[in-house]
Amino acid sequence: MNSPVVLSIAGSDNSGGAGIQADLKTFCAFRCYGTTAITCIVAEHPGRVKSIEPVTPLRVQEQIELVSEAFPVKAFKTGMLYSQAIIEVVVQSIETHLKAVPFVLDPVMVASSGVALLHPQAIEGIQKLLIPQATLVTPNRDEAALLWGKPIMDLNAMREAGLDLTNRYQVPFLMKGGHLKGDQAVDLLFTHQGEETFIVPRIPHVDPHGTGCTYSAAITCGLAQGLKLNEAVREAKSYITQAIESHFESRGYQVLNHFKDSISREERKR
Ligand code: PXL
Repeated sequence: MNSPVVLSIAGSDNSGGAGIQADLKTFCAFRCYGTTAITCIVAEHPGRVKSIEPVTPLRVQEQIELVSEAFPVKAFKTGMLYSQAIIEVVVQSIETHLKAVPFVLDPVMVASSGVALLHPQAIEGIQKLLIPQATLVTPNRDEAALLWGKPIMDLNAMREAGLDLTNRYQVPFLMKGGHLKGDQAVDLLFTHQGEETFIVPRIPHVDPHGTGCTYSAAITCGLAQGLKLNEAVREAKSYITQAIESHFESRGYQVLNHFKDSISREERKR
């Protein structure tokens, strides 16, 4: 196996910008071999979620089992998990098949369109069962506020929340400030070694869905390729920034461009 194998345990976004589809595109862009365990089928587009069909917990467990049977998974991520029952089988499967494998936990709770992607009662399952297993947790502003228990209105509050959460769980947190105000997009990484800041200029009026999925998938690839946590975050931040900058527009919706540097037809013919 020449490419590092990565696994995404997440929901399917048929519109291709978020969820499993965003993860697989990102895995390709990073030249990793992507595998999946689908937790839910979501019928949606960037502006609307129409319906959510959860996969039975047993099927989620089987997908993780079979991927692990055939492949040496080098890193994995979780995205939309939806229910307490799915969280519980994912935790068991990690214990059985993915122990000590780097794990990026994107605590997906609400779609950009405002629809809940996690049962409110299941937040506790994420906090108690899953976060303690993670190599990195990557909440956005709203997810961080729910985990922390207080609203986050500015960078100072984000820093305070990041310190508290990292202390509480003894696990690194990447606090993403993309949804804060200001002309810079600032993310703060908290580890037991301290704090590191990642800053890029904000790209005004562009907010495609799937940025969180794509960012965490890119970090997962960096870890699978043996990068240190802060290096993986730095490279992933650069990738997500380019995917936002070079976004596409379709009927008023913005979508990420996961392949800004993909090869042209001329190159393919050589
Ligand atoms: O961006 C969060 C997200 C994650 N996973 C799935 C989604 C979405 C947003 O729509 O559909 C499957």
